Amino acid sequence: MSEEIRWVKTHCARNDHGGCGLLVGVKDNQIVQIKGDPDGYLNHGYTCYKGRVSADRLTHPDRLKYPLKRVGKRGEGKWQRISWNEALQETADNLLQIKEKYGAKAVGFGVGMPKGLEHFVLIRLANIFGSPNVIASQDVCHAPREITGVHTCGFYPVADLQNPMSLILTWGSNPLATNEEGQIGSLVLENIKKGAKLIVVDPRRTQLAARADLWLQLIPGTGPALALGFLNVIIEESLYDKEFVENYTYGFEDLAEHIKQYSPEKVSEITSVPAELIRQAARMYAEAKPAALQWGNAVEHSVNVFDHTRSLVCLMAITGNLEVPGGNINAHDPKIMGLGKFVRADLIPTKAKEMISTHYGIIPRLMTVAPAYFRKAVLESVPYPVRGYYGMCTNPLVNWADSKVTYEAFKSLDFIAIAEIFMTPTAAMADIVFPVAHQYEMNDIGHYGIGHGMILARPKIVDPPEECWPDMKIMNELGKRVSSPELWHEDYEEFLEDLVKPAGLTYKEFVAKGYLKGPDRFRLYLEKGFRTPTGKVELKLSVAEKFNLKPLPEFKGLSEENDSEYPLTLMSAKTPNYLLSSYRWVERLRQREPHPFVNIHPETAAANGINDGDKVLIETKHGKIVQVARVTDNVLPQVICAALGWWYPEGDPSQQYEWRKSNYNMLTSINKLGKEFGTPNLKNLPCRIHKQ
Ligand SMILES: Nc1nc2c(c(=O)[nH]1)N[C@H]1C(S)=C(S)[C@@H](COP(=O)(O)OP(=O)(O)OC[C@H]3O[C@@H](n4cnc5c(=O)[nH]c(N)nc54)[C@H](O)[C@@H]3O)O[C@H]1N2
Ligand SMILES: Nc1nc2c(c(=O)[nH]1)N[C@H]1C(S)=C(S)[C@@H](COP(=O)(O)OP(=O)(O)OC[C@H]3O[C@@H](n4cnc5c(=O)[nH]c(N)nc54)[C@H](O)[C@@H]3O)O[C@H]1N2
Ligand code: SF4
Ligand SMILES: [Mo]
Repeated sequence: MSEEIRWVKTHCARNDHGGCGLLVGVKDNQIVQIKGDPDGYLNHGYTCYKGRVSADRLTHPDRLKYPLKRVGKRGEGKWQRISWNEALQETADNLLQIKEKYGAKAVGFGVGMPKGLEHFVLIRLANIFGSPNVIASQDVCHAPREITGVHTCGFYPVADLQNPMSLILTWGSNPLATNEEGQIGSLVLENIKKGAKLIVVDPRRTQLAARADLWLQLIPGTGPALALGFLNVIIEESLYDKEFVENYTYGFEDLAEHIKQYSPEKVSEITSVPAELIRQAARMYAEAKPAALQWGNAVEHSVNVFDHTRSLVCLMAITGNLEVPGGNINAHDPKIMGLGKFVRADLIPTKAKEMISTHYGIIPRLMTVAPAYFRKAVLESVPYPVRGYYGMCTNPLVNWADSKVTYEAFKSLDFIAIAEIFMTPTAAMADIVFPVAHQYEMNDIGHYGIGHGMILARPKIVDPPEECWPDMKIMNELGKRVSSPELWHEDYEEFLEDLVKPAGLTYKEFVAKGYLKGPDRFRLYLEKGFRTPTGKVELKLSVAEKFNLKPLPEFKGLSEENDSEYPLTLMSAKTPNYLLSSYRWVERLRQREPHPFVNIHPETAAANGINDGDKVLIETKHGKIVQVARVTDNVLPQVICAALGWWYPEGDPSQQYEWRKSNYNMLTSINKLGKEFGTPNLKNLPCRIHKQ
């Protein structure tokens, strides 16, 4: 007899940064409905479409269901089914062989956007194996904000959406579509309904921009100049928090002198935002108490990222918005196992010296290797040879800038293992592919280690397909074969227990609670100062000379020169319907967004003879791709906004699913990188378009 629907509480995951509390309806080991949990701490009942159909990911007929070994040429799409024992042993043998020949650092351990606790088990695996090289997208995702925050004010300042504020300033952030790090868009809207004013800094008229009190439509990539313009207005007009600046900042006089050159008029020429609007927005931000600056991923997508993030932390500081409720806070973790202990950082004390990226003089505290430097190591053996790669939760061929270089690097590696749910263009280049269990099919913990002061329970709800294993289990078993078994657990679920034990909880008890949040602690600086070398917010960096960093933020121009052959400016943004390159194979998502759409202004479309729905060739100096025109005045006439993350799961497996055809990163390059984080330019690329 079939059972009644049983409702289980969990948190949404692996669709974006996750976090909405969900009620999942289960019947006969099948998920039959998903809805928002009204008690959800971050969402208060809200869900998006992607969350509601997220169980479709589990039941797709082409999902990977058993381990595979490559039998044809790399990328040719010929596979043999093998057993778990064979897959693990073959991987272990290859990794150990590389270790013996070139040293442990010749193996890169690759992760993508942090999705769950496996992210940290992978770092642990690298540490225990002895490799300092964890390859992550941190160059373009969060590390710049986190690490610049730590250098400037001693912590990563996140917008506090849980307490009332007078104003929200979103800067290159689109929470209604992306729910960045659990900053659920619905909370932004709730705050607006309660009276918070809204300023949006975005080159596109997003849903949020359309509701904003002020919308600053800048040219992509000119954000660093705009931030300096805000500092100029606030300091020149004496709108800063004098008491805070006097007592708790270092280098204000130097900053004040330095920013004189960034008048609103000059900044207006660079950004194309009217000078009066810059003045109005800067005044409004400075005068609102408190104001939360919700900065997004776009601040990280150019070689000028360090200056950009530095200016924004300076803005939060001089307006007195750091560490105040409803401002930008230091989110304290609950009592759980610390990151260093979890990943066994103690086993690799020389990591900072030995990482590939150290060779390039990157900023201290960045503990992952930028993909640009990893590929140089693979292709040129600089600073030493790297020959193996274990990757999970990532699809580098599509997601790393400069896809052609990625292809060459993956082609040249001696050994690649990839753990995936679905065959992707990157997995297609692997020697061994591991099929994984997914959200709802395993016990997991969300939001650990991302600096928002909470962890979220994601209990197992249904069984995975018989031969699909959670990533954590794969690495726990692989770990036993490539290192001392006593460094690993009998059962991988003990990782979950380890994490919550300091809170006096078992994993089961944690699940019953749903989430754990750290204590709210505001204005700790009143007693303790800031955790920087001077004990103050370092508007001017006191350690700049020692670490070869710029003491004050500046704007020296866009990294790509204007080029009359490429008269338009290319940008991108994340779509609400997909997570980066993931899930084009989920039918109900694909119906919503069947093609990669490039947004083109009506004037520009007309000038190029392009109609809505036409196929358009987009070209930069680095490559060309095809997308479908969406004619809209959401963007400026000189700007086009193309879709990210495209490949075609329905495409030819022997051609790696047409990964070149519409993939945005065929248009980007790693020729120029920001020195501090190894960040390439993902936006503001000169481009041209033609009807195809
Ligand atoms: N040009 C350009 N490039 C960008 C960006 C941009 O804005 N512009 N954004 C950048 C950013 S912010 C990031 S974070 C990176 C992200 O880069 P990635 O993390 O590589 O991105 P995803 O597309 O999420 O790739 C994840 C892969 O993980 C798989 N996956 C999903 N769940 C699981 C799981 O539980 N286990 C395993 N083993 N696999 C799973 C999916 O099927 C998918 O193929 O891309 C960056 N690249
Ligand atoms: N639905 C969905 N959700 C996601 C993701 C996804 O792919 N899809 N990805 C996840 C990941 S990995 C991340 S890191 C976060 C990112 O989350 P967000 O930071 O919110 O995402 P983005 O779309 O990269 O950029 C935000 C906004 O910046 C604007 N923008 C583009 N260029 C510029 C610029 O030069 N200056 C300014 N000021 N704005 C600019 C874009 O138009 C966009 O509206 O989202 C996560 N959530
Ligand atoms: S906004 Fe994100 S976390 Fe919330 S339901 Fe949608 S995909 Fe899930
Ligand atoms: Mo990201």
